[in-house]
Amino acid sequence: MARELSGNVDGTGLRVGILVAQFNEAITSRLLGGARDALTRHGVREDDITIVSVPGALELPQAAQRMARTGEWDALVTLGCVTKGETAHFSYVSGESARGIADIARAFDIPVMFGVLTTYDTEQAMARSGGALGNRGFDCALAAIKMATLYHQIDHDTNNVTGKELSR
Ligand code: INI
Repeated sequence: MARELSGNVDGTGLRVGILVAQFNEAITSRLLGGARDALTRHGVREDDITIVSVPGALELPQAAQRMARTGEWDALVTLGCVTKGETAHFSYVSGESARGIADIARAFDIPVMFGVLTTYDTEQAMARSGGALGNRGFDCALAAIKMATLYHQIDHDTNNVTGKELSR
């Protein structure tokens, strides 16, 4: 019979780092609230959550790299909001932040989730940060639990892993 591994949503014992950009703080604070909510609802202890604040989305990759390097966290969640302005700056910030975070995720053994909104205006960002279209911070943090438990299953070939076992 084929084995199917897909992780789970039991974050018990997981240590999670959240990196949040201060730029567009009105939006990123809502993403942060959603991420914390997702983690604690799924068993992650408040004491096992570390929140690191950086100036903007462009700083997220390097800060994530330094955190991943320590081995202190089972998963990292990056949160930011880039909205289209009048110049090309928007595309550099969003592109480099996405590419940088993907690079870090591949370079380290833990999930590094991309929770940076890239929208054309603030209205779209509001809708995706606890508005009509959900909260991308919540989704991203939940996906972090799924990925951390999945990686443990891949490494240890069991379907019953929880974050508690993972952190040992
Ligand atoms: N940072 C963001 O997080 N969102 C943006 O929309 C944004 N724009 O458009 O300028 C932004 N710029 C700042 C950037 O992330 C760096 O903090 C800055 O360039 C210093 O390195």
